[in-house]
Amino acid sequence: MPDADNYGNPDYPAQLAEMARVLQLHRGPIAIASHVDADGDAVGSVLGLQRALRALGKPAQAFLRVPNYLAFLPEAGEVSPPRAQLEPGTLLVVLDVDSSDPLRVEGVAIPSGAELVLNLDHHGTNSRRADLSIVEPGKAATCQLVKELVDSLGVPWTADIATPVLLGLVTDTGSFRFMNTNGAVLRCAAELVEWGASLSWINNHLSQQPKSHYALLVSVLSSMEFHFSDLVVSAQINQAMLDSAGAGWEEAEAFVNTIRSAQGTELAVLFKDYGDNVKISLRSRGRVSAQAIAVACGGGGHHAAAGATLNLPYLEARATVLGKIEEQLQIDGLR
Ligand SMILES: [Mn+2]
Repeated sequence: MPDADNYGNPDYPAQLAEMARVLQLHRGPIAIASHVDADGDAVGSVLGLQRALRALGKPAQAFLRVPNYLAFLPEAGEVSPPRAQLEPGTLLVVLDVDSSDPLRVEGVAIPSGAELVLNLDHHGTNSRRADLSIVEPGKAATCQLVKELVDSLGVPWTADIATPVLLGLVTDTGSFRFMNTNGAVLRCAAELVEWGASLSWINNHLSQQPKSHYALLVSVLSSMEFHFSDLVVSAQINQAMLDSAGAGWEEAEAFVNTIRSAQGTELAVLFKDYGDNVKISLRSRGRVSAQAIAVACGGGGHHAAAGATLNLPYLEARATVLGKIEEQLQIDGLR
């Protein structure tokens, strides 16, 4: 039986049709934006929707900062850098992030002054304050929602549209290895491959690492620590480590996936020490809620993958986070 991954929201198909109708009817400019520290799902969903809307003849423009490791995806000039003000009469589509969060949205300033705001997201913590919000925590990636929106728009699929959408599925499912990889995700990916998206092309590009990655890997592995009877693994990245490796902050995020492989651990936490604040990335194997820990630290995310920013120096932030982790391990019956 197919996965009913939109369970809990029987209105999803109607909402999707309504969003497609609003996009079809809009005559003015369309701006598309996503979140800070854009990842594969952010870039893929923005680019996929922009290409689909342009195929319909719509003046859609993506405002996005693309990280170096995804720079292979957009064509030259296809994506514009973040902008402070929108043209009058603009319809704004915000993907993969809460459209009302001025600290998390990047590309346009929030509030944006847009005529209409559409928000498509798979983070359950979304406050649903857009003119039209579709939030489906059961979807593995916002790209899965974009795929279904493009279907609703009736745009003929091409490899150009399918490729960024497939990339978002790949990155948000850890190459179809995480718990969120259900039958619906695989069927969605299968359709995108049939329309010409190449999984091997995507994986070949995503797997290439700059030299600086390996230098940083050495120091990140040296910072690894185990806590709470080895149920939790952590690592740290700070500016000095980046400087000596010749790496930038955008290379930091990937390392949470390096340490999460530690056998016997239930939770991995990467501390990114920016000096006056600390960002944490949390990954769970499923028995402990990464989302609950992130929310307790002022952030958000999913059960298996979440994050937060603590406006504290490193040692205080670390003590706070480890305290919240210990509480959650108790709540989830692991301690
Ligand atoms: Mn996502």
